[in-house]
Amino acid sequence: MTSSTPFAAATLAGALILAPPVASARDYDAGTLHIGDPWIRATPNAAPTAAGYLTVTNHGKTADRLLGGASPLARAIEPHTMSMTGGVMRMRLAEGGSEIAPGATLALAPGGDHLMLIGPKRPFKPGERVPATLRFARAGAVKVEFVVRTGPRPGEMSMPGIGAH
Ligand SMILES: [Cu+2]
Repeated sequence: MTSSTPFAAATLAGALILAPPVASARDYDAGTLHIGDPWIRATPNAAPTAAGYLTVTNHGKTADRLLGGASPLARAIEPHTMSMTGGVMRMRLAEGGSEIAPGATLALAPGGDHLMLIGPKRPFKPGERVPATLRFARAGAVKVEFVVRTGPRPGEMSMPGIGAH
């Protein structure tokens, strides 16, 4: 072929990389667990926490638990659960982690259970990726990348001093 081929290939590769208008997260497999679409809600300046969401499907025969995780961009990652107390949704630490029963999918989504990134080192901007290591009771440590999005914001859900998630 002529010398124009490498140029054409490079142009095509560039177009493919630049094409997606919205940052999408990838999925991950860890043993019998399938982790889908990890994302974090974009945070304003000086936000003390950020909420992370994903799904975990357990294709195995034994229950596992999502215990939390770590990220170089936050002080800690905790599993949080939501509950209704006196007509107000509140979140608290999921003691012992969030269970993923055999054959079940744990769905962490806005308005419900979530991962809480405590003490973000800086604001998370839409489109950027936040590396993290999730920790499971059985599957162990699993490296993922959360994609930062604006996402839907649920109604009034609060924890004193922390704000909406
Ligand atoms: Cu929380």
